[in-house]
Amino acid sequence: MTVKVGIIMGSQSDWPTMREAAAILDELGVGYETRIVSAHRTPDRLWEYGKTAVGRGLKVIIAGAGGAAHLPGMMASKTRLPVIGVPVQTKALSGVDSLYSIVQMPKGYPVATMAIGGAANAGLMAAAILALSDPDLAVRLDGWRDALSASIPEEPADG
Ligand code: RP5
Repeated sequence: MTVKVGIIMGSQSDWPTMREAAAILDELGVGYETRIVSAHRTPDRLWEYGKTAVGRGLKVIIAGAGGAAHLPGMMASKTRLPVIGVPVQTKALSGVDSLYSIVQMPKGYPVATMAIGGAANAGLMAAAILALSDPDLAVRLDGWRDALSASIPEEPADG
């Protein structure tokens, strides 16, 4: 399967959150790769990843990080690909630190910021972007959404 989405994260400890993005892309049949790329611990890896992303055929990057979460913003500064940011929940500040670090980008370098821990929605957002130019994926995404709607009961149940 052609790799179209890069799922990157600042640490191994982000994977339990970020794997939800991968799971959605698996369900929708979208090719992706996963990498640990830290803005602070591996800045050269970040630079290289951003510099080569377009040329390698990636279309969207999902970037998750926690705390001083500079990875999504730095990646957005290095590539014109759409970057979807996932604030990872933290112990000290519950992920509000991650959210604020990711969402407050200066004009010119946007990051499409999800909710704290919102990796599944990041996968869906990446799929929606790709579906604009992939009719087969669009059909699969519509089907996924229909199935979700159909799973919601009309009335609440006791217990
Ligand atoms: C960030 O620091 C990572 O994105 C992670 O969310 C957080 C903690 O990393 P570890 O100390 O668990 O490696 O860079």
